[in-house]
Amino acid sequence: MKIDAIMLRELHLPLVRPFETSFGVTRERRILLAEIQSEGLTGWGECTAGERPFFSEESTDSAWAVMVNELGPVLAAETPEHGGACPRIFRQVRGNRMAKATLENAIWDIEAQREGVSLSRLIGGVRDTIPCGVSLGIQASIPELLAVIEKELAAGYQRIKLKCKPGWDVEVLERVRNKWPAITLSCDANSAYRLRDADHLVSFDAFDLLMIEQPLWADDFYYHSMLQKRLETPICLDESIRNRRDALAAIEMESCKIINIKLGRVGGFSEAIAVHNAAQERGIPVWCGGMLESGIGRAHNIALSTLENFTLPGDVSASARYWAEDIIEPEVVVSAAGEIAVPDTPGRGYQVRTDLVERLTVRKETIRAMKLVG
Ligand code: OSB
Ligand code: MG
Repeated sequence: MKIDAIMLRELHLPLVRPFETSFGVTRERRILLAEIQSEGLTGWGECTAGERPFFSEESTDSAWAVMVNELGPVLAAETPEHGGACPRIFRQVRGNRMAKATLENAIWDIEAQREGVSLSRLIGGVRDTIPCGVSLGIQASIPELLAVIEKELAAGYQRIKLKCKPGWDVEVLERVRNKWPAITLSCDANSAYRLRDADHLVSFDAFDLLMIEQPLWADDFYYHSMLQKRLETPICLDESIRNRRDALAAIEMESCKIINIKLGRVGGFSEAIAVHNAAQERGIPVWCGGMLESGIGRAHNIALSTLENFTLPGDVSASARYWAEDIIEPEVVVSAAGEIAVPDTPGRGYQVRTDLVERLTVRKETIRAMKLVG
C-alpha cells in the first residue's frame, strides 16, 4: 500500500472521574492519534503512552517526537503491504514501542479494510464476544470503593481488579472479599512492592485472588520468580513483558502464570500476536490490558481480545466508564452479561467522529517521507 499521508494529532479528553494508581493520578488524557491515508482508505492508531513516563519510559511528548522525527518519515517512504511489515520498517529505532504501535496498528486497520474483513478476522480472532472486567483505581475510602464495585457488578462485569499499593491493600481486599465471597477478584500493584514485602504479599493468598499483577519492579523477571515460589496466588506480569522473548523468559523462569498483553507496551499487533502465541503454546493464559484509551485504542483492544488464548476477562470496558463522549460511534458498550460484541464490519469496526476529533485537537502535524540511514 502506498502511504499518501500520515497525520498526527494530540487531543485533550477529560476523564469522567480521576484514575489513581500506585504511581499517580490521571484527570485528563493527552491522547495522540495517527490517521494514515492509503489509496482511498483511512486507518487510525492511538498512542497508549501516559502523560508522564511513570508506567514506562515513554510519554505523550516522547512518543510525539519519535513519531514526528523518526517513525512517521520512515513509514511514509515505504509501501508496507501488511501491518506485519512495520516491525522491520521501524527496526532501526530502538524501544519506543508505544510510538511504533500507534503507526503499526493504523496500518493493520487499513489492511483489514483492503481485505474487506474485520480487524479481528484479519488477525485470526475466534470470538464474537469478549468477556470484560474493570480496573478500579485507588479510591478516597473503602466505602467509596465498595459502592463502585457494587455498581460495576450490577452492570455485569465479570472480574473486578483493584489497584493496590502499600497502605491500600490487605484491609481493602479483606473488606471486599467479606462482602463478595465468590466474585472473580484480582489486584494490580504497578510495581509498588519490593522483595522485603514478600511476607506481606504472601498474606494476599487468603483472599483467593485470580492473580496479583506486577507486584515488583517494572523490568524484573528474577525477583518475581523468587516471589512466585512463595505465593499460591498466580503472578501476572504487565510492565515486564515488552516482547515475545520477555514472555518466553518469564514463562521459563516461572516469574508468572498469567500474562497481560497491551498493544502499546509490546509495540503493536505483530508483537502482541507473537506474545499471545508463545504463551498459548506453553499453556499460559493471557488477557488484554487497558491504558485509559479512547475509542480507537479500545477498538484495537477488542480485536486483539478475540484471539483464542485470551481466555480471561480483560480490562477492556465501556467507553462511558471513562468518557462523557467517546470519539467513535457507536461507543463501546458492555452487555448485562459483561461482554462486548465484536464488530464484523471491515477494519476497526467503529467510525471515527472526525468533527469531534477536530474540535478536541490541540496540535497536528502532517508527515513527509524520509529514508533512514543505511
Ligand atoms: O497497569 O493496567 C495497568 C491504566 C494506566 C496505566 C496502567 C494500567 C492502567 C489500568 C487501566 O489498569 C485499565 C483500563 O484502561 O481500563
Ligand atoms: Mg497493570
